[in-house]
Amino acid sequence: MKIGIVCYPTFGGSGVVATELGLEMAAIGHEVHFISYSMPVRLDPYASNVFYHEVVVTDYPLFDYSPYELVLTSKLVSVVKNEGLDLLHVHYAIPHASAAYMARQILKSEGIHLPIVTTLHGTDITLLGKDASFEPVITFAINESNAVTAVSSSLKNDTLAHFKVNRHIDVIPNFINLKRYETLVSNGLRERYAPDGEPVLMHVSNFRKVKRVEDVVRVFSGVRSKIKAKLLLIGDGPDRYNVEQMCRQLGICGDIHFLGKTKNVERVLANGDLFILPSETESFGLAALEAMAAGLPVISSNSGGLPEVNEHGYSGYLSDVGDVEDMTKNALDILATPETLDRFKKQALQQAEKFDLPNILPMYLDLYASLLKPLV
Ligand code: GMT
Repeated sequence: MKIGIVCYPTFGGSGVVATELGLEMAAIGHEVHFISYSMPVRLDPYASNVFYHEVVVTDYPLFDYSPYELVLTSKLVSVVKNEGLDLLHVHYAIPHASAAYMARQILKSEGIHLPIVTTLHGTDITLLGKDASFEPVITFAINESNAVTAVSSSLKNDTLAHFKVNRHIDVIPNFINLKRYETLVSNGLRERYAPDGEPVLMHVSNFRKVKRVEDVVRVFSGVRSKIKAKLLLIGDGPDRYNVEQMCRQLGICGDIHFLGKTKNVERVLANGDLFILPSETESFGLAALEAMAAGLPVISSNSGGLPEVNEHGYSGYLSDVGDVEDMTKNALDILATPETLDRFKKQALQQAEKFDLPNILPMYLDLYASLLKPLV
């Protein structure tokens, strides 16, 4: 198959899932063409069967706002025609699904058939979708796609609840490639930041409000008041300043380290004991799954798709959004003895196995195949 993938190139989960999926498709022999406005952060452009096409928007003084969606549409038409793509898989509804629809119409006028798969990732539905200025476009683009997938049942239900969607949505959860985690070796972070063998708590996000990183610090502060521990914060974003200020106010800066953004999150996670994800909303929570794959139990909120990923009392614990007290108690329960921690670590890994690549990739392959059946 020749597959086109349209995604955001940033550290966000949708771009990560799109990139990992494309790389895995390429690894099993499909030709994969990534189309984005810059190189996706996790993309290896030199991998076999992988191609990258950049969408370059030129600024004209006439425009106050450059029409990115139109440039993307033209690029899609050009790549589909010149590379002979069989289908287009777009990640994130705005503006990718609507640009793909427009490209499909242009190609149709030239006698070219192009099936479109749209994958909904969360914020396109739970945040942007509730904005009246996007709603009609999202509804239309979802209804017009040839196939639509959502990364959790929770996201599928949210989509059906908020939009006048009259079509089937497949649930295909996020995945991880556990093989990559098996060969992990320590990169020395644990020894550097927890030299006395203290448990290492971790959080990975883009530090947006929705992630409630301040709750991570509150939970850590509660844990720290009972036992020695360290907190490693990975990622960066708008809330970092508030979080730093909070560490200072609580007087625990010495035990908290900000590591910034990383492309190789599994190498960092390999140094941790417990992961905290107290998000306001999370359609899936890929960060939690990556943590479990590295053997870290997860203390999370119970919002959105998180209960589908983190099994309460098994791979970690779920609490109501903002219930810092309960999260602290759960964290201390897991860290109570080396035996309990060890059991939860094993269970977290077992839970992650449900989302291992060999279990999820066939779902996408079957979906693609169903769209490429000859039209009768
Ligand atoms: O969570 C983010 O800030 C990034 C966001 C995105 O749109 O890239 O992630 C969403 O998609 C991920 C991959 O499917 C999911 O694992 C995240 O849960 C989801 N984020 C939210 O729902 C807030």
